[in-house]
Amino acid sequence: MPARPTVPDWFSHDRFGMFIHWGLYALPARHEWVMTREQRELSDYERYTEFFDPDLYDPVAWAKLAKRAGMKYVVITTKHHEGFCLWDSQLTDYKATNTPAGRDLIAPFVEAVRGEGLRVGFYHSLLDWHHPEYPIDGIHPRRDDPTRFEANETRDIAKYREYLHGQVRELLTNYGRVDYLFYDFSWKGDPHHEGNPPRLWNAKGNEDWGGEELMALTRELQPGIIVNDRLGIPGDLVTPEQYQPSRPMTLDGVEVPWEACQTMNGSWGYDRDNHDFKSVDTIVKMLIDGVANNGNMLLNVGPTGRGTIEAESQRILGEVGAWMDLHGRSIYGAGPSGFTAPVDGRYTRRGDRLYLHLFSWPPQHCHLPGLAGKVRYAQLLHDASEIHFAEIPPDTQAVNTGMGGQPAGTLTLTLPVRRPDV
Ligand code: JFZ
Repeated sequence: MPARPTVPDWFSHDRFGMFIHWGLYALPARHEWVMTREQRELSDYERYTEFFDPDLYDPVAWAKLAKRAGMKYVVITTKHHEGFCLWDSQLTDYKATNTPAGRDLIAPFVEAVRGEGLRVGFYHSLLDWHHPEYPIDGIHPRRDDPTRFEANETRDIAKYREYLHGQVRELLTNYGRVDYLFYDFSWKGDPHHEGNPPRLWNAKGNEDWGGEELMALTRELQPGIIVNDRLGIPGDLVTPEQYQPSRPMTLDGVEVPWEACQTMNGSWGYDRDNHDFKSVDTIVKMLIDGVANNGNMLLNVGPTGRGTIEAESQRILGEVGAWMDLHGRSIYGAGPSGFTAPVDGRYTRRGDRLYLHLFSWPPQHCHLPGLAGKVRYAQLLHDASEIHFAEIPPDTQAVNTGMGGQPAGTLTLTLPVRRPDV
């Protein structure tokens, strides 16, 4: 296999992207796994195609919202595990074209995202609960009915593999430049299931998907594309799932780009009755924490069946964007600093600029061990107002230095007592 190419610079520079989970599951509006969770009959679930009518679909509005939030790339589900395709695939009838939507929904999406100057990413499910040759794993459709699994004996994964590769070929041929491919997924076991042994929910991996071949096809059709790590073989980055690593991530002992994907309310697909949204504050902290550990964040929205993004998600993204307007300099092109931040703070660094993010506001003085002699000037980021500081030179011997007993080498900032409201 050819050596892994280095990841294009834009990815780690840009840091913040939008994830979009959209499919038939927007209609039941209770999580994108509803087909499995509720053990729905295929024929019953398929009926949603009759009612999929996103009359308010406006990908330009989605792209503008992403841009407003300070996001630099957008990754959409071309197909999720349910198997329904948002584009006009020639390899299946189970697609947006054959619903009241009546058209390919990916083409205008790509155009809109590019039009806002953002990068285009496709999420593509390896699992497919609809394809007739896809052998069923675990709990779908019904664990309590063994006859359901007899169907597997006549199913031929090789035929599904051909379909999978054919669809990827369509997606990477017909929509111009694609910057990122997020395949999903090859982990075995069920992280949602509490108890032992874990229920099997996907027993497939690299061998089933033809991972190497698919990876090669992906790169051949889109040179320079970034491919994630969920094919069951290493990709260009690692993709922790709703989990914030607290240190830079490594693969075979070497630091590797990473991107945490995060929901706003715990569901990827639109979940009408779930209003358990993360606060803007939490989301901003996750983003900062990621950058401090050299990672990206892919933050999800789940549009409704009419093609709109619910008000709460829009409000949150708008407020994150307002923060990014003033603080984006500490995020884009920034990474770990090499310094140890004070408790409840994070450093990010870009070139010779060090950014201190305080997750709680100290009473006037903020002590920064190890920074004495290293700082030429200090200011608040949002308004460029000067911050005075004092230092205890690193070679100071005296124990009582008059600065609250701080160790030698400490730099102490004098902050406004009232935390600026930004
Ligand atoms: C997968 C999907 O199943 C989910 O619906 C969503 O699209 C998400 C982005 O990706 O979710 C996973 C996959 C693997 C694990 C957890 C969630 N895992 O093994 O920890």
